[in-house]
Amino acid sequence: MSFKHAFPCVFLLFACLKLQAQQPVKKIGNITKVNITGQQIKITAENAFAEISIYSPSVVRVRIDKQPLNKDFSYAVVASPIPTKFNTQQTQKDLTITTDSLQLQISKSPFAIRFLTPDGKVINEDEEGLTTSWVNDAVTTYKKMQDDERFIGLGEKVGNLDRKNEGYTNWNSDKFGYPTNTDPIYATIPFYIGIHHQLNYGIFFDNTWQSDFNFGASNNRFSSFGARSGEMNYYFIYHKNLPDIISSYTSLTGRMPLPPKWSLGYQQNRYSYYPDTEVLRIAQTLREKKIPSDGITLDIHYMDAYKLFTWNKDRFPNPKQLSSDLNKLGYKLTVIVDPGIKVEEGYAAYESGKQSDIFIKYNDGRYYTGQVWPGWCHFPDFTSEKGRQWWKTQVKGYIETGVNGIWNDMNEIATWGQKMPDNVVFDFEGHPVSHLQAHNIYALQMVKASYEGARENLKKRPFLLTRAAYSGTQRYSAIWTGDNRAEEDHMLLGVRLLNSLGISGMPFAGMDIGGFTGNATVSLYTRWMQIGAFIPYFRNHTGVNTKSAEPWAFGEEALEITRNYINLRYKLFPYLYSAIAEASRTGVPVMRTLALNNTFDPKVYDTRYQNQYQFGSAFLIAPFESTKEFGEVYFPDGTWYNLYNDNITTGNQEKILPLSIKTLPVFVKGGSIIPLQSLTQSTNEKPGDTLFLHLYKGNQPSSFQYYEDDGESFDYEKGSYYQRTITYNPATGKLQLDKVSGNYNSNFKIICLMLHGFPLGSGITVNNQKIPLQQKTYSFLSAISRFDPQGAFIAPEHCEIQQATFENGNQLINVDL
Ligand code: NBV
Repeated sequence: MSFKHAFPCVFLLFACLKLQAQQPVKKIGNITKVNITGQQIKITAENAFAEISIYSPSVVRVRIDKQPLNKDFSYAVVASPIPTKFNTQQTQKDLTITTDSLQLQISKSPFAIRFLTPDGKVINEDEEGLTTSWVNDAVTTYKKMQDDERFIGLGEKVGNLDRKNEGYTNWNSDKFGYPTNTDPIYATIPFYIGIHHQLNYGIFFDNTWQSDFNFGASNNRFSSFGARSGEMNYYFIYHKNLPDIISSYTSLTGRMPLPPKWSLGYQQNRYSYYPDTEVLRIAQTLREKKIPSDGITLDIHYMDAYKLFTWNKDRFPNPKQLSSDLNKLGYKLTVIVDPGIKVEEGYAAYESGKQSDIFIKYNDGRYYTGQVWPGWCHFPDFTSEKGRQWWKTQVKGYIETGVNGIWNDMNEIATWGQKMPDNVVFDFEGHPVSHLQAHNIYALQMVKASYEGARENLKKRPFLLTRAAYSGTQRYSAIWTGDNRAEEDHMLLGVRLLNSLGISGMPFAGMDIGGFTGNATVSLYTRWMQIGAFIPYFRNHTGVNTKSAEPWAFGEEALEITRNYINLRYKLFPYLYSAIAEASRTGVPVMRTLALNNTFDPKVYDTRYQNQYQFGSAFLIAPFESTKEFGEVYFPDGTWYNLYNDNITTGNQEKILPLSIKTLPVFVKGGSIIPLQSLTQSTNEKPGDTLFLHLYKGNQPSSFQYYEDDGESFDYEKGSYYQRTITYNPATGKLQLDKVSGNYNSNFKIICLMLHGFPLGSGITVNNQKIPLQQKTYSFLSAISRFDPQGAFIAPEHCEIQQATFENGNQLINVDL
């Protein structure tokens, strides 16, 4: 080779080296070392380090970083790995880990991960060539987009049930009156479920930085999840069905403790009811108008100039008296709290916060000051034990005043300008981090402090509500979907948001019924209240400049209809409370998108049907805009009874139904067992001693976990509950009420069995004793005859059912039908 040729070659080599050094996307590279200890596999690759932990036969954690991985901690995850048996096989090419539920294949050159079923079907795999990589500090994992793959979950995210072709960002944001296509809004739940080829899996990406999910938006190759910085840190969950995936996710991030029963009753709210006489007038009017209800909430005007932990002396001269008066009327009081503490010399919370040194600071050590309701404020550092302890002592004051609920607002953190600086530092449990890393978990830690403060001082179950959240918030608080609009599409979006929150570990959720911004039409309000009766947190709320939005503010007919549905909600309490207990026990939500139990039925993702949901195991709710005269309903697999007249529709069928604002389309699944009680005006009131057990004839065996306790204390944690499994087998005609577990005595002495869809019979046998059946006309709603032009209430129509009554007992009850 002559010098003539050598010179350009040297130049080319130099250029290549230079190019390599400037690689815009950094890859993991090939594996150079594998070390397996216990349930952990430590991997060294050319450009990164990984750690794979077997959490259980169905849950695998994957950590990857450019730096060696140190011991870390998570605000979301409360579970540790459980002892799990697995096999390891290693070749030159790859490493395979096999548990009882799944296989994990790790390719070595280059590093790539693939999850398979035990019999070798691919559940989820890194996209070849892309896998996990970095652009500067931002890390992303790319997964191969499987044929016809669908994606659901991700918590409070707008859009369709199936999130395919969409992208989302997690950055808790205050979005007043958000349009129905806004992202992000208030909460970060980085957990989703992928569905394809009769397989489903969950991925929880536990990274608190701003994160991004891509389910095929602007690309036809992959789904991906990543964050602006921090580690790639995800949990892969595989089960055969969605309820089990959700159970595993919530065993990682925790489950909702049982809320106080009153918080499941109807809550009346506005921004803001004041003065105290107005609050009492609202409470009294609810009682006079016989609108069952349990809670009243005070919004920011109860404070003195919006200063947290103060009361406006003119509007609320004696808050203790107010809460006691409300209690006498059967109401519990909830107050709003915001994190901003006004900077004002002599203001107690400000002075004591400064003294305890609990406010967040810039990196130069000076307090961060941001503007919000009270003016310029400092903000407690809820990521430090010291900050939380300080907050708890403040919350104590509310409890001593008779407050039972703490409503945590503006905790994104929201400040005027919505641009909190990056260089604000948070303690992060002794490992200081910038705002960018702490932002998404601020609310989680705030509600932790609020919950603990309320629980310690109340000594009973407090009610907590939050606007912002991160995975794990369900351990402390219910959530609502913030400042929605009084618009038809917002009502339906709200249903999807709640369904999505439900499958994302947050079963106790609600939306502002009637809409926060703007004024609802009479029909929209009516329909929204009907739906509200079938959502877990049922609160009517409206903004500061809107018209009155109490049930009586929309005319007599709207009042009659909404009362009818609130009545139904109160009659359904034994059913609802059992469903809440199930959610607390297993994580399976109360509001269930049809995808939960009909995961592989494409119809449930059809945008015409995506708003339908099940309320617990029995009810199918079909929400429609209040302006529609006809609606298309999809009946999934099973037999479905019209709630109002028992007409039967067989499943796997679409039907066009006439709609009326008087009734919300509700159907009951054949086989359902639904316990009801007599109507009460609040959860305080005793419902009488009869439990009405409705049984709908079906074709498949079914069961119901009945649950009861005192509804207010934590004694259930020590076994003070009444739980029994009720099973029905249509093949044998047997209904069985199992022996009771727990040591709480049921409120009900008598069971009245009500049979729907059964042929006329002469009687039934209860524990070998013959009991006669009576025929009865029954309706879940009462008639609203005054408003029917024909003089009789059109719908709901009554239905003929049969009933038999027998004693409730703790022992096994066998009923032969
Ligand atoms: O505290 C006032 C409101 C509250 O009613 C609402 O529910 C929150 O989402 N809050 C926001 C503050 C500002 C609203 C414009």
